[in-house]
Amino acid sequence: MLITRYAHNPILTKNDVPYPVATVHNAAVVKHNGKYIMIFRSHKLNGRSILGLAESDDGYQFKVSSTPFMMPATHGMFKEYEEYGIEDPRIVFIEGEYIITYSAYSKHGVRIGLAKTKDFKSVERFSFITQADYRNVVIFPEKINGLYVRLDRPHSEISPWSIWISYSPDLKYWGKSKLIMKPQQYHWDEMKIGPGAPPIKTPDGWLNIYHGVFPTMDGCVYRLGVALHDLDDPSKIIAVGDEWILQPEEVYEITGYVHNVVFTCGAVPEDDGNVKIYWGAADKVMCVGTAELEGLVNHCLNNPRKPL
Ligand code: M1P
Repeated sequence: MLITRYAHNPILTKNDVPYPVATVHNAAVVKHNGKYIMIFRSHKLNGRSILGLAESDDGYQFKVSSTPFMMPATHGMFKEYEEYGIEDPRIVFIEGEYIITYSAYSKHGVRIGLAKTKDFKSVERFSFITQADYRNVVIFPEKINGLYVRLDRPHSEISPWSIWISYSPDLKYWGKSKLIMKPQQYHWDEMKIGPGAPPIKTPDGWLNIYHGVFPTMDGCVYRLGVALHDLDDPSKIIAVGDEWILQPEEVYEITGYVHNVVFTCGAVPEDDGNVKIYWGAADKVMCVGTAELEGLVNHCLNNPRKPL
């Protein structure tokens, strides 16, 4: 088994939140000043999502702040595109600040907002970085060849939902886009794939923990897999692990708000070579597990499938 589930999962539920919410899931997690900061998604009781903040000393026991971290914008250019809620944050520390990407929902579809913070006390919206319909944008934690780099997942009905790469000189304007990885037919990720946690640098390449979706007669099953990207040219995929690394198995992953879902938005590499992977289970609660980074890299290298 590549991922060892924490024995006391779930680590965060709606009962830990001091304001009314129906769910706690799909959270980004980073280390800041020696603490683990989690920015999690919650459905409010009207079905629209907001982002909350929780803090931990050990990465397992989190305490939620008394007020939400980000609510849909109420003024300015962001208001129109966040009317239906904000979802699924990812965070990366780059060039001295934390960059948060999140899905912004409105009657115009879903697009990606980018916000910045230095201390998680205040947060400033910077720009929308896609038009509709995009989800799952993760930014690499360092510039590569002088440019910011991101993976994303545009919506598509013609070709299955796939992973693309884009580049930017300033985080605002993105281009040089290229499709780099597609779902594989009659495979656990055949319906759609999407970037999960921001890529993690390893000596062998950038480790991309992504989610893959398989349609069944009983609805979709969300699982996690891994791919390895070239360090200097992350548009080159070295290997995609053929088998999933995590699938819904525990009761809290099989039943919830949406059943049969494990969905990651964040992972924290530790100094001892392990990584803490955080996932939303059944779109309702937050869980964590640990894996050896080397084991995940070997999972890609030892039994790869084609990226395209
Ligand atoms: O309900 C499972 C997931 O469905 C969507 O994921 P995707 O990016 O694959 O379309 C999102 O609504 C996600 O938040 C949710 O966990």
